[in-house]
Amino acid sequence: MFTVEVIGSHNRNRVEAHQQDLDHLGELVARRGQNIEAVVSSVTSFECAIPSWALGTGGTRFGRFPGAGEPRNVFEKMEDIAVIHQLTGSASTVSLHIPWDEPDDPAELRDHASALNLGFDAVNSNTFQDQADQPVSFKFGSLCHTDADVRRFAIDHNLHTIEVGKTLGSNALTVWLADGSNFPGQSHFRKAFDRTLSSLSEIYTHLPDDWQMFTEHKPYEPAFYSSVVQDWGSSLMLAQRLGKKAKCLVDLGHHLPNANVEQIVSRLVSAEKLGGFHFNDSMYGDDDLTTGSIHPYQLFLVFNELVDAAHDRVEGFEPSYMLDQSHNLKDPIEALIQSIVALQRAFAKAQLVDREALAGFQQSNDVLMAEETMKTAFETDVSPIIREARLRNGGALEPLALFRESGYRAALAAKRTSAGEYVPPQNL
Ligand code: PSV
Ligand code: MN
Repeated sequence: MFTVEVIGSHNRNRVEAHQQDLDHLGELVARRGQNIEAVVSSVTSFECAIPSWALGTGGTRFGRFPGAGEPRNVFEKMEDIAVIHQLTGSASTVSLHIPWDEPDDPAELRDHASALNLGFDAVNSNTFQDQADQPVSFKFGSLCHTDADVRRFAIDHNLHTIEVGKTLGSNALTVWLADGSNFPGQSHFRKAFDRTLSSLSEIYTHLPDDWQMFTEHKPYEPAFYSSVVQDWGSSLMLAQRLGKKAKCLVDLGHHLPNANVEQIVSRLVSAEKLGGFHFNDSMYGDDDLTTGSIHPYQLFLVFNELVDAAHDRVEGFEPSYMLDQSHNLKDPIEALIQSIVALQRAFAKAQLVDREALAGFQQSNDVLMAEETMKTAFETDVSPIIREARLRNGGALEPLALFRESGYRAALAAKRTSAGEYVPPQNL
């Protein structure tokens, strides 16, 4: 962990230059008739949950290249997340994957996290692989399975995940619906969907009153011919049939190439069914790369829809923000810090869109000026706003620089020796 003194002394050396940059940006924004303080204060309140499965080096099905000082258990993962939160000031929650990161004693994990100033966001169930000694197999599906005993087992796993989440203080269950088929004829589309809905209905009845259930769609992988919940349309059907507490989760990597993800987000907002996000970035498929690393304009456009929905006070609009990444090459702590900053950047820029002017250009069909309005916001360097938000949250002005200068990773490598070596989840 970083002490307040270390972060304070890092900031003291930089705060004067930062203040000048902030003042300069404040003047620029004011000339456009906007108020920088409003943007700073909403970025300061922005939070995004860190996935428990992203702290160790991931891998591909061709191999894994472990990094030094990886966390060896879920308690050490909490310590790494606490560092990300300390340095960014905006990552105070964890999204836990069960059973990958299931603690023997959930109350002990909750207390450990809380001593590190961390809480829990949605818990994720896993019925996409068989665990050791499992009495039934998910080889041909889980919640959609043709065999009632397998469905029973998958439902019970989700109920167990809710129980763990209750002890942790979580308030949502994310169900990634990985079931599908590899060959035409293998599965009856309609019946497989109906069985999924009926399994989810049973899980839904066990949700505590103040909980939500997020259905996560994905077009392919692990199934390569059809997935039962392949897109946002099927996810929306589920959420609408299940009830008010069910909403859709958008993982940015779970769309076919060239899908207009921001428009999907907007449709789910209209349906009052946008539950949350798994942020990441991708070039080809579900690549799980650092958020904002490949398509920063798309990320900005997604946030533009979110800011617009908040601006219009859309009923029931309160999405959960979570990351879902796999770090094969980068230091996971550094990549997660980068990701939080990328989200804040997109959020801040989206707030700089002149919505009144945009509405006017849309009304008069001034295509060029409408697009320019978006570009003006996107091209503004909002770094001083993000730094100011970090400062107000007790974070570091330059979190990556401080992390590197501190030699933190080397210290972890010395401390976390091979006993209880890190076992990576098989990321999908
Ligand atoms: C599946 O690709 C997914 O996006 C789901 O959210 C899983 O829980 C997670 O990745 C596991 O890596
Ligand atoms: Mn996901």
